[in-house]
Amino acid sequence: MTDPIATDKQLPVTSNPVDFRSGFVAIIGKPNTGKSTLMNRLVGDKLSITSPKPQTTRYAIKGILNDENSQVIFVDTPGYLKPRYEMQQKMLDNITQTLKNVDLIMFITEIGTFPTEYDTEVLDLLKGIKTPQIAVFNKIDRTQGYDRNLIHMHLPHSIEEIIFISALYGDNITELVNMIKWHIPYHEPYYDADQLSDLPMRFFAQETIREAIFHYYEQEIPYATAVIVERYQELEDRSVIDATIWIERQSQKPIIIGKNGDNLKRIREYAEAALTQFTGMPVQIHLWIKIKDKWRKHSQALKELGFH
Ligand SMILES: Nc1nc2c(ncn2[C@@H]2O[C@H](COP(=O)(O)OP(=O)(O)OP(=O)(O)O)[C@@H](O)[C@H]2O)c(=O)[nH]1
Ligand SMILES: [Mg+2]
Repeated sequence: MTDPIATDKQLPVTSNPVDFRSGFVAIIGKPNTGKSTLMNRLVGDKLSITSPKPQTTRYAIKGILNDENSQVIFVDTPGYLKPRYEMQQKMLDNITQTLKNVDLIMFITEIGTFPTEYDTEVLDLLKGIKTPQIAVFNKIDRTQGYDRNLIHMHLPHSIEEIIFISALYGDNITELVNMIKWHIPYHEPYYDADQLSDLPMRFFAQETIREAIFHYYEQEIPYATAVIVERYQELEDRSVIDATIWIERQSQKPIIIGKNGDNLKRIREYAEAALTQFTGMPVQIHLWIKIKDKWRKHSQALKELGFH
């Protein structure tokens, strides 16, 4: 295992198509380590929602980084946890499936707390997988120093390289990109060079509303809600979005709505501002609330939400 803080091995610039590299890179780790923050940083746009609360990401979300000699397709995954209810089981199945189908696995953890029990669980899973793996220690902006021997001791042999970064502040990101590129195969690009993601705008709208909910509510509410975009209209001067927020119980309704509708208004305004910035066009959102009893445990409801 090599242990560079940074690598300056850049791929040569080439116009020969046979020298072009392209591949899929999974970002995996326990909840809240900064996986989505890192993917957004790597692709230079806000594709995956982030929050200080664990288990924010629910789907495998792709983000594409294009340059003159490579195309890297990152796959952000939900934080790895032992499943407690059906939605989490589906999230885990999704992660395991992703790991088998990529060219490189990027294990990401927090430098300040490594190794936690959850880190060990993820690393145990990785030991049994043949895909090349690198370890990324995030949030270096938060620690004074770290014990490299301790880190090496806890990493399995399946990890080929390690790097220390700050996804939030951008430290060592160029070096990480160089490292990643050496690990992906020679291959023609999988997507058009101007494509940033494979997901439609309604998905980003849904996720942005969910981010607002993670931002404004505490405890169970963010986990007990799901968002469905019923209609996304692109008009000449603005986009209009109709969305439903699913909750699990009648008692959650007054909390979501708030006094005089204040809470719901805050969610709407947060999502409208973020989507206006993302699309470069005014966005107007209408929100509805629907009670779907225990939707997190029901296969049919999960299917409607895109978990298969
Ligand atoms: N200080 C510091 N905070 C960071 C860094 N990277 C991410 N964070 C913060 O860590 C929290 C979690 O970030 P996310 O990107 O949502 O983490 P995640 O791993 O995608 O989380 P899940 O989707 O829940 O698994 C957020 O509050 C981020 O702002 C970093 O380099 N330094
Ligand atoms: Mg995430």
